[in-house]
Amino acid sequence: MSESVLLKITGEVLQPAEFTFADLAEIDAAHQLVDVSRIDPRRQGDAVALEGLLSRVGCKTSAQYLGLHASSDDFHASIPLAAVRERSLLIYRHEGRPLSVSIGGPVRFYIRDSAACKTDEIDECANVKFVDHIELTAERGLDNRPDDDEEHEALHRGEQDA
Ligand SMILES: Nc1nc2c(c(=O)[nH]1)N[C@H]1C(S)=C(S)[C@@H](COP(=O)(O)O)O[C@H]1N2
Ligand SMILES: [Mo]
Repeated sequence: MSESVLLKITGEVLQPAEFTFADLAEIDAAHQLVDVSRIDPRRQGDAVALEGLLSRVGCKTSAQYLGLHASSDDFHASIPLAAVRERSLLIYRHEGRPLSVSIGGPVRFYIRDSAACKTDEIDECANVKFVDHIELTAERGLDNRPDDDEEHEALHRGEQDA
């Protein structure tokens, strides 16, 4: 299996790190969640808790915002870390293989019990697909989630056409 880096974590951390599919799968079982459809029937695959990754890199106390970057489609969100830290997952595996792009892979961020699309700072829109870079920052960072109805509709139309 290819050992390419799927995700890197940088910013206000003690030890920046890069993760391959195998690295994600090897994170302690206590942080693994098999079959996310059990908590959300709209999602498929197996996940690892964000906390499992953060425990590897070590957050500095200055880390206040969680930046989620998807370079493949230039989509970015920046949300307060404390509010999501304990309920965030990274979905990375489906049927034993890396999550396919069609379901947001190779790595999809997922917040348990997030607000409906566009209703809050921490909403479904922050469930960033194709996330390849997590960046901890002291201040709010790059966030280009749609913020008006028209922009949002256009984004969802684009998703359907893709
Ligand atoms: N990389 C990336 N992630 C993304 C988006 C996007 O356009 N690109 N759209 C977001 C928005 S606005 C929403 S509401 C959800 C939609 O997820 P779904 O298509 O699985 O329903 O994904 C979010 N994650
Ligand atoms: Mo959204």
